[in-house]
Amino acid sequence: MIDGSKALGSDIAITERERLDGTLSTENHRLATLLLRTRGYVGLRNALPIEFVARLRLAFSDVLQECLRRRDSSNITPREVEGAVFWERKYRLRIFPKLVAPFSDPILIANSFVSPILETLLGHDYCCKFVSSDTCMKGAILQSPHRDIEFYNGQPPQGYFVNVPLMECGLHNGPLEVWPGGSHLWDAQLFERYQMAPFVQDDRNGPIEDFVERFNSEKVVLSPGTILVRDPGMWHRGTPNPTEEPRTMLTMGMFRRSYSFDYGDPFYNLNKDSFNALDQRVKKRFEYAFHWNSLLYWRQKARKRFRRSNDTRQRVS
Ligand SMILES: O=C(O)CCC(=O)C(=O)O
Repeated sequence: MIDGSKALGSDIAITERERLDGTLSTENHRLATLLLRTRGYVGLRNALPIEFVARLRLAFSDVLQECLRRRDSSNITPREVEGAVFWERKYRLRIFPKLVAPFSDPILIANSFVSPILETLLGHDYCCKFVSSDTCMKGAILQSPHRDIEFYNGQPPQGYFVNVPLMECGLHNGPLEVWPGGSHLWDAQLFERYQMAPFVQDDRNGPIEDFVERFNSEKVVLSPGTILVRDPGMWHRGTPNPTEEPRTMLTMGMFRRSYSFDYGDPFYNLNKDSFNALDQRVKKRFEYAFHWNSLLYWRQKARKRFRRSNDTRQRVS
C-alpha cells in the first residue's frame, strides 16, 4: 500500500562551486548517473535559478489560461491554441508550449547539469522528442501504476524524462508516486504470459495495482529549482490533486537517436522558423526532426498521422 510512501529526500544538492562552474563535479556526475541508471530517478536540487522558474511559471500560466478557455473534455484530440498544442484526459492536461523564450532557453532544454548525465547514458547525440507538461487538476483520479515506454528486454534504457516543477509539487497537490529501481530486471514475456497490461494510466488496472503495490513506493516532493530525471520504464503514477490550483511540472522526453518513441511530436513545439531561431545547444537536440537526411526525420514523417491520433490514448504505443 502507499502508506509506506515517503517524500523524496535523497536528491543531489548542486553546490555553490558547481553552480559557478556550471557543471557537476566528477563525484556528483558519477553518483547521479549511477542513481538514474539503477534506481530509475535522480533529483538535482538547485539546478535552476528560482528567478528563471518564476519566469517559466508566469509564461506557462498564460498558456494554461488559454488552454482552460479552449478546454473541451469530451474532445481528447490534440488542439492548437495560441502558444501551445494541448489535450486533456480525465482532468490531466498535457500542454506542449511553443518553444519561444523562456521555454526555449538552453538552461531548460540543454541544462548543463543534466545534459552530461544523459550523454553518458544515451549517447552524445541524444534527441529531444517533446517539451510538454503534466498538469494535474482537481478531479484527476489516482492513476494505475504504469510504464511510459515499452519493455527494454535486456537493452539499456532508451530514454529519460526530465521533469521541471513550476511550483511546489508536494504531498498536498498530487505528487508523482514512483516505485524505484528494479524495472531493468523485468521483461515483457512474463507480463504477456500472465496477460498483464503495464501501460494503462487513466483507468483501473486491478492485476497491476495488486502486483506493484507489493513493492515500496515513494511520493516525490519537488520544489522549484529542482530537476527530476527519471526512467520512463520505472513504475510510477500520478496521484489526485485536491486543491483548486492546477499542479504543473514540465516534462521533456529525451531519447537515444536510434529510438523512435511513439508519443509527442517536436512539431507541437516547433516549426521551421522557431527551430532556426534556437540556441545551438537546443537546436542540436531537435535537428533530427528538421534535417531531411536524418533517418528519424523520415520515420517522423511516415508515422505522423498515426502518432497524432495515438498520442491521446497512452504515452506508449
Ligand atoms: O502528473 C503526474 O504526476 C504524473 C502523470 C503520469 O505519470 C502520466 O500521466 O504518465
